[in-house]
Amino acid sequence: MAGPPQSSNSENIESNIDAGLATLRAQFPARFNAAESEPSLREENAKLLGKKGELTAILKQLGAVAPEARKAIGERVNALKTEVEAAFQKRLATIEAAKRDAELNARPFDLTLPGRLAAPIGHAHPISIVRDEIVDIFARLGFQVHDGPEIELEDYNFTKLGFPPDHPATDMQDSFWTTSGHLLRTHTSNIQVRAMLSQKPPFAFIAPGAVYRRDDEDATHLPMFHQIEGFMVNERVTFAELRGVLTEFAERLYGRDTTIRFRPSYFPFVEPGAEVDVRCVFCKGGGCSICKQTGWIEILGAGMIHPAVFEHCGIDPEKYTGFAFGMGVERIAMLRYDIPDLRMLVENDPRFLVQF
Ligand code: FA5
Repeated sequence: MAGPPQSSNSENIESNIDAGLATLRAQFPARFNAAESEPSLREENAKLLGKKGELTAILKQLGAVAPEARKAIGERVNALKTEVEAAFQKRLATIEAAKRDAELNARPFDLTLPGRLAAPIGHAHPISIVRDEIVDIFARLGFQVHDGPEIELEDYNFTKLGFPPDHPATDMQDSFWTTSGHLLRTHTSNIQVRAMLSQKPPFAFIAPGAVYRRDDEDATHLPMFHQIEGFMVNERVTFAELRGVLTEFAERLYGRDTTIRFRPSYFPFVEPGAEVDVRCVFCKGGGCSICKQTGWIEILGAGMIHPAVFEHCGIDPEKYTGFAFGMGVERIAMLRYDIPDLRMLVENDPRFLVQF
């Protein structure tokens, strides 16, 4: 029996294809949405687009379509294929996002358990360690701590201490000035002035803090460093007590075999004045580049408070005497820890700091 004519056969196939396409178009969104996991989604996708997939089967029928209709129907098949592929990617993204959310929301560990590694904790900077040690020694000797500002009046930093304005002696401590006529204090001696203006003797204070100078930096100089001022005012305070306090301080800090020496020196606010050196710990007094071949390292200036300073601060110089000293914390840290260059203290290299 002869088959149906060629053209009507082709039309049958065309309508078969269109019916198949319509069925798939109606089904595939629900089929993808029903897939809850990536593997089941991929399985569903393979059923549609895989080698033996339903859309692939439809595509294979194209060969039997009359050539003049093939292009149009091919385009319809491809359009559906594109829709299916896009829907697959969209569903895949949704499934992956849901999986990530589930992982994040799941609590795979007990957040309240202590960590397995001890968290590294920091510690005080060596300058602070030494400052605290010095403050502690003087506190035990009966000194109270006095605080004061780093931005200071010229009057308190210089004038009341016997440096007249524009006097060449201020060149010893060249400072940083603000436009309003204040300056960054060049030493902690401003605290003597503040204490004497506000309190009646007897008293004994120490005052730690940062100071600033236009000094060029080198192994023993920084433009910002720390000092600790100390002063005691009472009736009949003598130089012997100054010497006793500083010797006791040096021995408590550096050990009983420490040697210190007093050298006569000039500061406008003391009379007599001295500089105090500690025997160089690097060369044991033999002379090296750090102590500039002298065998000694200067740590502080000291002396008996000048009667003019008492007068400027309203204290009767006939009744009271007192001593004062000011030491550089970095220089003391240098000797305490054998640090060859002060700049290491401010570079903040963790390999250096971790040693303290
Ligand atoms: C003074 O600053 C006086 N106010 C000290 C004083 C107080 C004398 C009371 C008498 C009575 P001097 O400029 O020498 O003095 O500094 C004191 C100490 O600070 C020095 O001995 C030194 O240890 C330290 N020092 C001075 N300049 C620097 C600097 N650029 N960098 C680090 N440390 C410094």
